[in-house]
Amino acid sequence: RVWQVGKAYREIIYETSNGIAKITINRPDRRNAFTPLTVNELYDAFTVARDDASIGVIILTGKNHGGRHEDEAFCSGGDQKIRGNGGYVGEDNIPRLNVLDLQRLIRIVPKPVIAMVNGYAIGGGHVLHILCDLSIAAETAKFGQTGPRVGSFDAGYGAGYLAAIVGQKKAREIWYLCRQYSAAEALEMGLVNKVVPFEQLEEECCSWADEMLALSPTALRLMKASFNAATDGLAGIAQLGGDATLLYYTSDEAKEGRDAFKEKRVPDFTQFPKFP
Ligand code: 2NE
Repeated sequence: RVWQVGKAYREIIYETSNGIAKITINRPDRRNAFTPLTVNELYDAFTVARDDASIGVIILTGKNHGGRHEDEAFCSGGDQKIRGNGGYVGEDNIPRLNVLDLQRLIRIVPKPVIAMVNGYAIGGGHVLHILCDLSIAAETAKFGQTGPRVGSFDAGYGAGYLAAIVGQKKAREIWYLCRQYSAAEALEMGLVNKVVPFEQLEEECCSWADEMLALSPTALRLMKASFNAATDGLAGIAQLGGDATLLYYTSDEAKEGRDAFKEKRVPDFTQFPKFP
């Protein structure tokens, strides 16, 4: 697969190829732990992919170190070496938990997001893969939360949505014991969609992406919003409602309201059918 390098960043890589955007966290020396800058760049890259009408699927992954497959990482969560009081401290010296904004963006970006889990998905990195629509993992990948060991926790998607995926008992086990789970165990508990040999990971993810790219983007968008509506409360309903508004705006009926306002006349909605 040939990738075109897109917008330049410092701690991530943005590439595209035939309708796919691949976003790679590029801090392999720290197992792809994220800083406020990493998160800001990820947020920007997801926005670039969202706004690019030629992009239909987004892949999120971590940069490989190039050593043993077992040592590679998808993301090891927040960079503990720059954790200050009240959050992670970047170049501006402001402590941030901006990964929570990124979680929300991954959730609402109206295109399927695939987590290409090339290795450790730990802590806040594990939550990022949870939030992706689909997860495909290398056989050597490992999964787990560490919050209660390192003095942190994720009470939002990392708890409630994890429980929606694997069930309450398993989710509590994952958080209360801080164990690591193999890719095979992750598959068994429904945490990932497929496990493949490390060398085949990107090919497999691109193949799944290509299958989705052949389908109706609007139907996929509305399915994503529908799944979110069932789990995300009023925010999820608002997303589905926003998509309904988008479709309504393209109708002659909605345009009649807009045009009547601009033309300073009373709108004529009698011409439109009232479907059963
Ligand atoms: C990921 C894991 C299990 C890998 O273990 P191993 O043995 O393969 O590698 P090692 O030697 O631990 O790590 C390699 C280098 O990467 C650094 C390490 O410190 C080490 O560098 P040196 O010290 O030798 O120079 N590194 C790895 N993870 C890092 C991290 N997260 N921050 C800074 N440096 C890191 C193992 O490394 C591990 O358990 N890492 C920590 C995972 C963790 O606890 N993450 C934070 C969870 S809390 C969170 O992410 C969070 C949240 O809960 C709520 C909101 C926002 C964030």
